[in-house]
Amino acid sequence: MPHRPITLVGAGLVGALLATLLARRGFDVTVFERRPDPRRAGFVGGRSINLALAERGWHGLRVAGLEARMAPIAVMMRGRMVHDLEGRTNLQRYGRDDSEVIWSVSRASLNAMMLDAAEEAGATIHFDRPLEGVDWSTSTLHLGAADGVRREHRVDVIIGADGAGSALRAALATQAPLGERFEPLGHAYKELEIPPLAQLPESILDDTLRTARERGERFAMEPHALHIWPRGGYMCIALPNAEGSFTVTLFLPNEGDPGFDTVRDAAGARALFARDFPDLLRLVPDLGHDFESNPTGMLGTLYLDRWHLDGRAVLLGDAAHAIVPFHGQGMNAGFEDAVELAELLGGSSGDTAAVFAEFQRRRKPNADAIARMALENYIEMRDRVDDADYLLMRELDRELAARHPTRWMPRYAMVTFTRLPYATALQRGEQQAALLREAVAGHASLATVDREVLDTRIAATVTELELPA
Ligand code: FAD
Ligand code: E1W
Repeated sequence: MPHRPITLVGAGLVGALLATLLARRGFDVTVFERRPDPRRAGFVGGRSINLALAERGWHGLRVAGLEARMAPIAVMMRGRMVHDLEGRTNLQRYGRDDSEVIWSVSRASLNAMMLDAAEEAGATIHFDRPLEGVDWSTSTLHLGAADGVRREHRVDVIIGADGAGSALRAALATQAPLGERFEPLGHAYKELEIPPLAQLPESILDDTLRTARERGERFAMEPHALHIWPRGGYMCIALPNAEGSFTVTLFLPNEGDPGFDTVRDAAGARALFARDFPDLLRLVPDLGHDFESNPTGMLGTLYLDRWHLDGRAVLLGDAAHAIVPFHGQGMNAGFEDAVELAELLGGSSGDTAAVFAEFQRRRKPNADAIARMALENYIEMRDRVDDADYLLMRELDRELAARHPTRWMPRYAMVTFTRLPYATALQRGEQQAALLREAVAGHASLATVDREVLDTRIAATVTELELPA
């Protein structure tokens, strides 16, 4: 039996990957995307926004045959470079060696490459076509357009990859209760830019930067790291872009001091940076302009009890489970969704109600797990990085991973460097954390911790890791 035609809403990262995977499996795929074609309208000259790509994300690209296209433009990040108030830095490696790293990729390049791939695979993408509503009685999509003319499109199966503000989700909610809950974080973000070293104004260069520039270096800071300026209730991070710039993200509470309600304009932003991020102030020459012209992004976690309407429609990616960005896993998780859904659809005889139910059954526990770990990582990064017990636990965590490589893996590594289900990473991580807490309790250093007792406990209670091939 030929596959049923599939309509996708949203040609973002997840929608474009799913379109590629389904078209390659022989589905007739049509995609409607609200925005203009970014390959034509051009992000050139616009802001460069980047993302951390980890193993789960690479796997999605690999399945779609896109790994080799992306690899040359991805920048390796070996660890987090922590910047203290005095401007001192400390590189904390993410993994054991350069096989355990993450990668900074440009959202625009990734999106453009995936749109090319989807079209090459045979998918048809219509840009400037926002979904405005669905007439479920006739299975008709109502689409807007830049020319103001509304269009209708008859559908069979419809898939929503239209992001956190999903219009398809709103349309589903008119037919069945989805159990939708959005939990705002109470913090928001603003993106800023550190230009390539060659473009920094002469006046801000110190001796180190001037020498680096004379040597022809492209980056104003170490390129192979994710930079973090943790400051308690708020922080900045920066990820490198291949052309030599960094995209900085300031995370602040919505309200408070500092908060987006008190830091409101260029002067406020400069005062905040002069006090709390003085080394960054120098490197962001357009701070005032960036702060005032870039939008403030909201953060929170979206939970749904139900991702699908029988066999007619299903949601994936941020449309089904938007999370806070502090583990750098939103896109990675969405790519896992796309791979899973494409496999289920490709292997089915057309009973989409069964496929969608199975998709939700497999993915929802994992989406819930990464949502929780992303929130926990925020608290950990803000509050715990300089806590003595925490540092002892981290040290012992690494030691145990080295001594028991088949049983013990730090949670960050399970999430970032493997494709173990997120729910498994959460559950094993909790078990490990309990053992660590118990082991370091009352100890000022690891020297006094009884390794023999600990090793016996681990052998008796922690099962062997079963890593996906
Ligand atoms: P989106 O990327 O939002 O794409 C949705 C698409 O649907 C868009 O193209 C949009 O135009 C289109 N659309 C919307 N409405 C309609 C409509 N009505 N009709 C038609 N089309 C529509 N993830 C990581 O893995 N690593 C990171 O380092 C990382 N960093 C992040 C940093 C920040 C500050 C934030 C906010 C998020 C970060 N994420 C990261 C998460 C990541 O951005 C998302 O998880 C990912 O973009 C989700 O992809 P998506 O395709 O589901 O949704
Ligand atoms: C990663 C936006 C973003 C993306 C990320 C990460 C963080 C903090 C943020 C988590 C992390 C890669 N992280 N934790 N410690 N260092 N990095 O690993 O993607 Cl805010």
